[in-house]
Amino acid sequence: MNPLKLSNRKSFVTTVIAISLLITFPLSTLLIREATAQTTHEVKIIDFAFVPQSLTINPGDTVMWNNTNPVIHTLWFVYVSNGSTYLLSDPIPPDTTWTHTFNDAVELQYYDFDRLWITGFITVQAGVHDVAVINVVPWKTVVGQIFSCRINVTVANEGGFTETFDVTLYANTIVIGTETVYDLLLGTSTILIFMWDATGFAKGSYTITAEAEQVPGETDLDDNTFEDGTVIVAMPCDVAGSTSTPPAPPDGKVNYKDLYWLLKAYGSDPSKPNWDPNLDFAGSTTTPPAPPDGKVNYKDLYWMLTYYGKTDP
Ligand SMILES: [Ca+2]
Ligand SMILES: [Ca+2]
Ligand SMILES: [Ca+2]
Repeated sequence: MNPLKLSNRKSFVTTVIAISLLITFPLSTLLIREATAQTTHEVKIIDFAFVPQSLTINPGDTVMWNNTNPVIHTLWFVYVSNGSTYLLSDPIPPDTTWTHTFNDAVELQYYDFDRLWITGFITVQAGVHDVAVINVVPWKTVVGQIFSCRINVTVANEGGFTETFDVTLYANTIVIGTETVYDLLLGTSTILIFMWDATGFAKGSYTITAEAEQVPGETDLDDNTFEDGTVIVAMPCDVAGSTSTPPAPPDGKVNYKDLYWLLKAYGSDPSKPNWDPNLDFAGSTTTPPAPPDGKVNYKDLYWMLTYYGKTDP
């Protein structure tokens, strides 16, 4: 995580922009930060048996024994490997529960201490390290050379440990930015928001790819990279080459065809049926333009009028 101080700083700026956007966006539900805890499994003690009798869990999982029998049970856990004692539970009176969290990878057999014919198995499987990028969603298909495009990247922790790692976003092979995911709990996912400023990018088609860095001990690297489709970088406000649907690609002119699409989306935000993120050029009429603000309004019309009649140099 070290060699990218500059882009970390950039990603901090990105985050600040993203946060300020979220204040105005009616879309904060998109920022899903699931924080589910580790799993709790239930074993019923019923009819003098453990149900289920065998359980395979991950390190950090909790098991709750629920005593539905009319007698007290006490659980005695031994290592399968050598029969020595691992743990003795508290006495579990009728209609009560006892829970234990298993942090180490271990294979155990357990018994009712007073009735050794009642037995069960707990396998705590060795955890793996595995992070993944599971989705990349650019908001635009066309972005003007002075404007920005928001890109959502969903990352997941599919392993057995809490992970901290960097995620780098690329347009072709050019780094757009890097963000750090801190303490992503196992079995959870989170969405990172990148703001790609297309200033300085040559016109053309760019493949957007997100890559999660390898975490220590990780072997499944196939899912660390996720490639989206493409985003076209065009001259500012050249969003289309036709008024037919779907619009033809940018044609190197800003004319009535582009204005047609702007007017069609005018007044919209992401909740409206006529919303078109390609026409949300900016969030200001100042130079350099502020990132898209989730509205197509007079600010975007300002930019369209500024570039209206221009042809590609
Ligand atoms: Ca992986
Ligand atoms: Ca055009
Ligand atoms: Ca706007």
